[in-house]
Amino acid sequence: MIIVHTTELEYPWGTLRSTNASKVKVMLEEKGLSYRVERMRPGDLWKKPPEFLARHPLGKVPYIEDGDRLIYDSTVINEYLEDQYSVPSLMPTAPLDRAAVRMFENYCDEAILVGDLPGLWMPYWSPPEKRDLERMEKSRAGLRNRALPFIERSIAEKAYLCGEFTLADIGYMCLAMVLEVDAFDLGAYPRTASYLERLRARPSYLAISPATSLVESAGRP
Ligand SMILES: N[C@@H](CCC(=O)N[C@@H](CS)C(=O)NCC(=O)O)C(=O)O
Repeated sequence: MIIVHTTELEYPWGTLRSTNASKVKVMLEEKGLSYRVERMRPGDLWKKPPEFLARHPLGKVPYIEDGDRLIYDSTVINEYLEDQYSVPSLMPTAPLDRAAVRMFENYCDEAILVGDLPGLWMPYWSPPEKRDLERMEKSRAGLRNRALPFIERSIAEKAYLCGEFTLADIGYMCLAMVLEVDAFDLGAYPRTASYLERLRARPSYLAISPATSLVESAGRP
């Protein structure tokens, strides 16, 4: 059984999860693999005790254990899972198509998960009165200026970014998760709104949905 190390906490406004680790949970669900979620002690993600740094030298989540192997970084983990557990495949076979998947994945990581999303997501880990509303609004504006027009153009009339559901779409499920908690108005981006709804309708989304409790999303036997 694969063990996913991550941060997840329940609040009155939803179950909040590490976005990067959510990429891995969705991948495991899509692959139908058996896994268990190991949640880090609150605070350790920031304190970075030596035993944590020994497992992930950058002191981040996620990292996974697959037997005696330890693998970190959501992109590396998901590529590993694709290579090691190739059925069902979430990667096309032609080199240029594979490059297209990786470019969408890279865009999501850089422009969204590291770019504009943390400024909107991190405040939700605090009670409403302690949130930096200005920072949240700036992040929403950042998404409106950059990632949302990009998705709107890229999805066009397709169901998923590369036609079929692939590894390219998985990071965007984490965007769907955050925008659900934020009740973000996507009225100006109708194709993106439908795309994110399509992602939320996949059974794998239940593992990261803000409506799913910690108990219900602790893994799959
Ligand atoms: N490139 C890494 C980024 C991981 C990352 O930044 N994770 C966040 C949680 S979503 C984290 O651990 N933050 C704590 C820190 O940066 O010290 C990945 O894809 O796994």
